Amino acid sequence: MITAYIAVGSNLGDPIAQAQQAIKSLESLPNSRVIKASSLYSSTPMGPQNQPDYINAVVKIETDLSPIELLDNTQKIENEQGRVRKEERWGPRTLDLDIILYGDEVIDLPRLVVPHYGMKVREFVLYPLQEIESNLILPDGSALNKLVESVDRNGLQVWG
Ligand code: PH2
Ligand code: MG
Ligand code: MG
Repeated sequence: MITAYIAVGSNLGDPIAQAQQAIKSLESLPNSRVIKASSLYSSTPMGPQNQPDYINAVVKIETDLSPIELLDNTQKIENEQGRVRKEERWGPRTLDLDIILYGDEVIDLPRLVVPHYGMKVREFVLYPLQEIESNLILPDGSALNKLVESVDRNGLQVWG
């Protein structure tokens, strides 16, 4: 089994419920199990500011799915939760599931880039990841703890 981490984001259509439902759906992924889910966090939008705040979380899974099989399954969950693919970059969405790490693999395919290209500078990925995996080293050798120190919380808060 491979350990993978999935970032969850939502800022439309009851984001708390979207995130909670997404974590439930991840628990039903084939040939996989959820090991841990972070708290839900509220975060300031990155990108266009005229959109609602986000709810973000990170989920640790173990899986026998290949990276593309995992992507197919996470996209299916996004679609089931009403994801509409629009033009606007970093625009609002009901559910975004991003595979941020898949073991130590470096993947560069047209559909899938892992580690996620933005993860090292996004507080709403780094802090929830650190909550569930404090001593992680990324495939390029960078230490999660150091990355967290280098990135401002930018209003990120545990929700609730
Ligand atoms: N996702 C985006 C764009 N902007 N901002 C926050 N705070 N959280 C997100 O998950 C997010 C975002 C597109 O994937
Ligand atoms: Mg994203
Ligand atoms: Mg995405």
